[in-house]
Amino acid sequence: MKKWQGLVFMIYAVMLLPAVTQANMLKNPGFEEGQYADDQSMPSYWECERSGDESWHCWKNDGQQHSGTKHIAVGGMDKSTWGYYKQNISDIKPGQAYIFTAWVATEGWQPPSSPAAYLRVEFKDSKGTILRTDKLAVVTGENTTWTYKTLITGVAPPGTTNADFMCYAQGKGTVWIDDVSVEAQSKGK
Ligand SMILES: [Ca+2]
Repeated sequence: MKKWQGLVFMIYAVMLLPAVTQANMLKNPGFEEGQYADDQSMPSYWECERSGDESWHCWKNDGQQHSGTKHIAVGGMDKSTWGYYKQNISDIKPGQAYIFTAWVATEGWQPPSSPAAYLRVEFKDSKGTILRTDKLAVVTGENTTWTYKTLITGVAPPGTTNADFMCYAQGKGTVWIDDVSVEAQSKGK
């Protein structure tokens, strides 16, 4: 390669860089923000739902995080109970695919039928009707170390205006999650 060609290539690469670096659309993706009092506190911008009183959710400050000082844990007291954290993103566009990633680990995890822990996306219209659900099973092992998982959704269906991005688990034990991210997939990738 001639010198000037190398220079042109470098300038071109620098110009392209911002275009391929997508922003994380989730707020508080590492679960560090919020008024932390105990495991039942809620991290800012996230919602949690669970089945029955026996199941539980946790926002953890126990030194087991992937990064920072906190992470979330979902799961239940027995194999029929479930819980999830979710965050709604309001500027989801029809025809656009999204990349949903998370770091995931387990502690004493016993799913009812493998696997029952998911990254899940519910594409919704302006009335809140679920138009399609995409999901990726993330862990089955009883005690797994932090692992990086990636869900690439299909393109959002016509009529989509928003979507819930969910960290879901049904089973006995705990699935830990930290450092989640949602990005619009670059066209042509
Ligand atoms: Ca964290």
